[in-house]
Amino acid sequence: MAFSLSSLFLVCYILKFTLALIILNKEIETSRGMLYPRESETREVRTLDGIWNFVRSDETNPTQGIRDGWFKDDLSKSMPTIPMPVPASYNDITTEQTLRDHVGTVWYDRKFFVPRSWGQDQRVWLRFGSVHYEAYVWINGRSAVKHEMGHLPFETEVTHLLKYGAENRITVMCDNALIQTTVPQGKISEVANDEGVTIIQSYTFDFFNYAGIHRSVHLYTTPKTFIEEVEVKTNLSQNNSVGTVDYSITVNGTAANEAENTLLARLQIYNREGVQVANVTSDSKLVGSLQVDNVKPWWPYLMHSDPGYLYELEIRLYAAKEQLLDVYRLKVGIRTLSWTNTTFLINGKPIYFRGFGRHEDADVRGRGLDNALMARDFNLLKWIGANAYRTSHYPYSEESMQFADQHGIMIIDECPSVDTENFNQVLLDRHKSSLEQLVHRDRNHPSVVMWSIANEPRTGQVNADTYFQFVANYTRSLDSTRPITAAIAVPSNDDKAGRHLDIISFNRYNAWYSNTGRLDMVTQRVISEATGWNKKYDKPVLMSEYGADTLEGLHLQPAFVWSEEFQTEVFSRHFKAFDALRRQKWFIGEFVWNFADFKTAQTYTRVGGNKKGVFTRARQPKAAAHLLRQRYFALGREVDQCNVPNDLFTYIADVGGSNVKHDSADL
Ligand code: GCB
Repeated sequence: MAFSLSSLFLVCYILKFTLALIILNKEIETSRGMLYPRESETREVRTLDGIWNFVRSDETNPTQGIRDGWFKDDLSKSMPTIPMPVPASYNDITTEQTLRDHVGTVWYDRKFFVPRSWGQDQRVWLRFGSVHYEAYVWINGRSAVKHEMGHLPFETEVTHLLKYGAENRITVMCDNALIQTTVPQGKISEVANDEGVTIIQSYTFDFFNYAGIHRSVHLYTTPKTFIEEVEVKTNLSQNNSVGTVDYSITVNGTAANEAENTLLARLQIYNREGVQVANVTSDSKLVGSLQVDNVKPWWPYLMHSDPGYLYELEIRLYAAKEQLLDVYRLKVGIRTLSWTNTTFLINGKPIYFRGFGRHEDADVRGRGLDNALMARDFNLLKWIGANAYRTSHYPYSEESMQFADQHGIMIIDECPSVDTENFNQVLLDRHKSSLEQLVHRDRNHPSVVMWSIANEPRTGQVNADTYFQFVANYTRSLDSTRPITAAIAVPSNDDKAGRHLDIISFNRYNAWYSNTGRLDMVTQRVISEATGWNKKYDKPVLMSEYGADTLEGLHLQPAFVWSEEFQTEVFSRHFKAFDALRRQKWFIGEFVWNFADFKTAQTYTRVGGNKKGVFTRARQPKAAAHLLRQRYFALGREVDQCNVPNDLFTYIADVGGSNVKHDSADL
């Protein structure tokens, strides 16, 4: 039988996708160490934060610095330098467009002293909280470490590279270029401009590709044989009265290699008052369990009167004959997570998320760690009554994870995969590596309650199925104690990834991107989309993004797009849908997009950036913030019986018997 032209075309078409489908689930290199640097009896920490020297490379010659050996001496001997703060994104520090939009490599260096005492009988480590996107590091002109992937820490031993009791130089080359095999993906192209040609970085994601040394740089010491890894997993008895902390410790060092059996660890748990509540001596495998009676579980904010309860786990590593080798202390929150196809529970109680999608973003410092901003953000989260946020669209600072633990804010922890498409082998390997590094870094945080393996991946594409099966199963193999999600934007009918997830999250902008301005086309659409996801996969569902761009101070009545009235109305129409959905137990949460306004690439749809913030970029509330606050506390009151603040409602009038709310007792 002869093939028709159309069936030949079909065969070729299928073949093309079958070939593209051949993505292998390869082993990837796993990260080591990376405990947050903490001082102890056996460890010293110092920071290299401050003002560094900085050079922007010529975009058309990004490898010039390597070829010319800029790392061999002070940068200023090769090129004129400018001062650059660390940590910070470099983009908005100067007034130059060429630096803001620079594509390719930049260089940093600085000098520092290392105490003479550090050269004796111990090891010294260099650790970066994050550099975006790729980093090459030299100490005194010798290569120290290379790392690819923004928003995640990396470290290396530098004992042999340092001069003790003398001056040292650290040089960093950072490359911000994103291509189709980086996480996230981007494109570099050469285009004509008025002077000839120029290089352009483009990307589909909706946030500015800030770059540089974004988080702190630390030097720290450890003993020769030291605690390299600690992993804890916690559990509670049926009635939450007894807690268990399962631990596993990995040691690095010669004492371990030469005589493994001679090592043991003594572990003690202290409560908030500093009273010891559990202790155990490990066997030589350094794996075991501690039991805490009358435990105070870790509870989310507003789910309990004492949220974010943390114990301190002290680990003392000994060699034979009671010789103390190393001491490391870790905060531990004791809690359980469990989920079914209809619910998600913490400590046996159903969770209803009241949260935000956020960004690490601020003017001038970009994505650079800023403790003042972080503290303000947590105060605002608590003021508004939120109990959760998603680290959209990349891992946030370790310092903010520690804050979330302390304040009882639940985190959906997202890896840097955004708008993922053109699924290919290199991308899969890097995507898995980003999750490995994320889980490794954050697995001990009680605040982390879910892993998000991607934001808005193109999951309608044929090969998304295999790709996300590999990514989800890999994440599960790293941590089976937390559910896995991804924020999906394709219609549920087209999606091919949801079946690999535990919880379905969906993003949708009714009355904004679809049916712009139509406030009468929100509520029913949200209800039916959420229901469609649940029907398709029979799993818990949450709405991970909804919102409207809002120009602070723009007031238009009746509500009109971009006005404060419009944002308020869009929220209210969603609340109505969420309340209808909440009656279905499988609907487990609502996340506004976004916590605060943030910078994006330049486009005619953005006025100075994305303005969907409930707070301005300067962290002041827009009108809708007050409405959201009333809802989040009302939900807290209904779902978790929390107390509500006295100033939640503004006094209006004493009209007893009517429905007018005039104080929080009316809730
Ligand atoms: C989305 C994206 C988010 C954008 C947002 C928007 O779906 O996940 O990164 O910022 O929409 O405002 O367009």
